[in-house]
Amino acid sequence: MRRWCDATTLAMVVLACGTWPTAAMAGGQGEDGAQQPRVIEITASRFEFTPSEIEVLAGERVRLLIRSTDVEHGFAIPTLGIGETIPPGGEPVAIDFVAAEPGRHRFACSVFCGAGHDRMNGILTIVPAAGRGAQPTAGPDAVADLEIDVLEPDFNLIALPTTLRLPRHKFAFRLTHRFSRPLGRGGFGNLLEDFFGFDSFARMGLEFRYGVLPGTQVGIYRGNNRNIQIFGRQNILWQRGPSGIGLDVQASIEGLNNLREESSGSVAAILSKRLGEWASLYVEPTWVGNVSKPGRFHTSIDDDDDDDDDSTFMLGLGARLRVRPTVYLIGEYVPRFTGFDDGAHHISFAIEKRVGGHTFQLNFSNSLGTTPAQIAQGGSTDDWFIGFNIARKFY
Ligand SMILES: [Cu+2]
Repeated sequence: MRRWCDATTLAMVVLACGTWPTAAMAGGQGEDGAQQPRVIEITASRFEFTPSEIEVLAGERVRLLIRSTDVEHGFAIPTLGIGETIPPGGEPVAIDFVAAEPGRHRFACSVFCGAGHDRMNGILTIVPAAGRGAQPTAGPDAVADLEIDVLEPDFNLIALPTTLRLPRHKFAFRLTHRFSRPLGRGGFGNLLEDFFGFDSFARMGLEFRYGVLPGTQVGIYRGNNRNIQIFGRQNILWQRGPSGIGLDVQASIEGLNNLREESSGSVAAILSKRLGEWASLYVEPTWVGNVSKPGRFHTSIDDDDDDDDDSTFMLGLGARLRVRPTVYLIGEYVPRFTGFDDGAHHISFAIEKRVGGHTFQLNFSNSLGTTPAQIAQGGSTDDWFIGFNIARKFY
């Protein structure tokens, strides 16, 4: 009878999932009546887990038996708080847990094991017990939002926003620095003495953003020129969907003297497109009001310039190229079509290193601008500035 039960359970699960992996399973009742864990054997070898797709039922006790066929690996399911090291030599490591949270849980190798380490991952799906056989659809949800997206690892390119979603009730932090010393001034010896401008006064900004709802984030960004920007962003199309196209809308308001002075509003559509495994492109039509406020930011604006060209339409163009698994080259160009047209159009280049979900970026720009109103004020026609961004996610 027990044998029959097990066979039926197995058959039902196989029918239900269709893609049941070659895993050894032992379910059912033990001698003492307690449920025995479902045992799933997984091998780790450079650079894959076999099987890489696992499905269990919510409420089930699960034992993963993981062994390495070559070097040391790691096995981590961040969303379940699981992380173990898998030693070389084939000795299995047992990980026991109760499958509590229905959904798709990404697992990945957590010990660097070579060039393909970044793609050594898989999915553990916990199917709600009531909806056995109902495949949870892939899409933007709490679980997917927690995963690192290697093509869109951050909420910004250099100054322009991206379409990366912030998980609900999580927050992220960003620090921007733009050194005010023009790189071309006074010859190279002079520049070296000033350590590429790092000695100079820096325009700094601190940003916090928070996920209010899935796909909805709000944030505040304050510069040390006492400019405060408050923004909200709503995701409409998920870039990691089948089309590879992302769409967000962002509205923001910013003002000097901690928002006490006349403020400037902006509305932007952020359109993004993934290209294979190596690039993400951006087109961002943006309207910014009340741009020519003197002292807001740009050196080229005279104090008596506060009159016309206040309403500006610009097109943010950007690209992030993944040149190494965790290294990116980024470019931004923001031509303005109507309104404020002093100076050159904003141009920036950057090289960025990703460590997990965190990024460090060294950038070069013809402006010190990091907010919509600052970008709308354009850049210098002959000076370049160095700067950096640091972004940190708290999830
Ligand atoms: Cu690895």
